[in-house]
Amino acid sequence: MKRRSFVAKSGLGSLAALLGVEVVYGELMPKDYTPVAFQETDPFKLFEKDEAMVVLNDRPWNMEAQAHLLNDRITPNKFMFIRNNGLIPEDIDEKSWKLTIDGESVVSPKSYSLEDLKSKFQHHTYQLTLECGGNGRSEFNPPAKGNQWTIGAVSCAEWTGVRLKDILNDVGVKEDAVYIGYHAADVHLSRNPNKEPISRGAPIAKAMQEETLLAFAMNGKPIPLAHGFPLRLVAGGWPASVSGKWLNRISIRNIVHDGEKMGGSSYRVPCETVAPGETVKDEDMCIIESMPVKSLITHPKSGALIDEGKTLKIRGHAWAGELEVSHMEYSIDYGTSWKSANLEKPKNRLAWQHFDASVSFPKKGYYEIWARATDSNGKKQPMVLPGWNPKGYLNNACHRIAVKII
Ligand SMILES: Nc1nc2c(c(=O)[nH]1)N[C@H]1C(S)=C(S)[C@@H](COP(=O)(O)O)O[C@H]1N2
Ligand SMILES: [Mo]
Repeated sequence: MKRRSFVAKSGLGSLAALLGVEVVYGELMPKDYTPVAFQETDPFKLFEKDEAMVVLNDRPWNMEAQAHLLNDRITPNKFMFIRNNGLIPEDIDEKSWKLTIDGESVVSPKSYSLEDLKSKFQHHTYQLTLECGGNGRSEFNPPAKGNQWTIGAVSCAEWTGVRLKDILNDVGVKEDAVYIGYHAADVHLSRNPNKEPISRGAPIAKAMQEETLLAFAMNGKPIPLAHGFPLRLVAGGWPASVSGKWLNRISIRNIVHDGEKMGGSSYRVPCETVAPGETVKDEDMCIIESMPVKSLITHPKSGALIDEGKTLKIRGHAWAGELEVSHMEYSIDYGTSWKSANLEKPKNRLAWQHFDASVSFPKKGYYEIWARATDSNGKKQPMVLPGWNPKGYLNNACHRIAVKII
């Protein structure tokens, strides 16, 4: 982000969104003045992230959590990963922001102001799991290009907004509609205004789900700028790339949306398993839909030292895309035997589920705790890396932490 132009061109609304409070006397600020708060180049301060978050890239900004940072039931902003494909929009004005619905399969195109969306449609709040399709990529071999996410590109915040289906029904959807595609205000890395960093979408059935939101709030506050202020699509359980940030247009398509990062090896995997490194024909690649079953031990932090004779309380979350997690287990003997953990129901569909267990160890020494979730179709997480694919998506191998009993 270019600090100077950012401030010069930003509306007061986006300054306020970054600061989290109103900029009192903002209108009186000299035109080319850079407020002290924005002379800040420290990304942790700039995005209000915890300093234990890990920056993977600064152009575009990409930042992930560590497992123990994700211990909260509802992920707060400070621990939420950031995945940007382009540059954060610099001139957001909430008052003039418009969402346009168009496309081959719209009855007639229509635009809404944020005020229209907020005042004319019912509000809904859901806790929704958003996991980047590339979470876990760093383990793939041969290595896959892209951000080397370890385990921290997942969050489960509480999102408030209106149902996408209410808006789609308000504009009218033609019978031949098959997909929706989003368009957003972020800027391509080349700064070429004719190029979009990303423009993905979802089949009509996913768009019409009750939990698919056009959100204007996260955890009870306006969405932080890095996460899509002032409006974002939130489609829990699917690769988070479906959840378009800084949303200004949705096209109702009569074909599978063909926007940026819908084709080639982007968010697509071989329809059938292939050998690592194998070349896959374009027609043998399938778009990722529901994310696979997965879990994370968020307490204790890996490396914990435990006194001999004490039981250790472990905690974490598990999720399974469109499905529910039906069973949670842990192993302290490298997957040879498994014990059940307590597993809670999700707060709502598409929210992660919490688990805990009291673990005891036979004697002093080094141990690993492995966690394994099973989805409502009976599918279990693999113990090691699952099927290789060119871009390193969908690594749902068991999470493992190390502990020493002393
Ligand atoms: N407009 C826009 N929306 C976007 C992206 C983006 O670069 N631009 N990145 C997508 C990807 S790949 C992911 S994983 C999620 C990340 O959401 P977060 O940064 O709020 O955690 O946003 C998605 N929505
Ligand atoms: Mo992503």
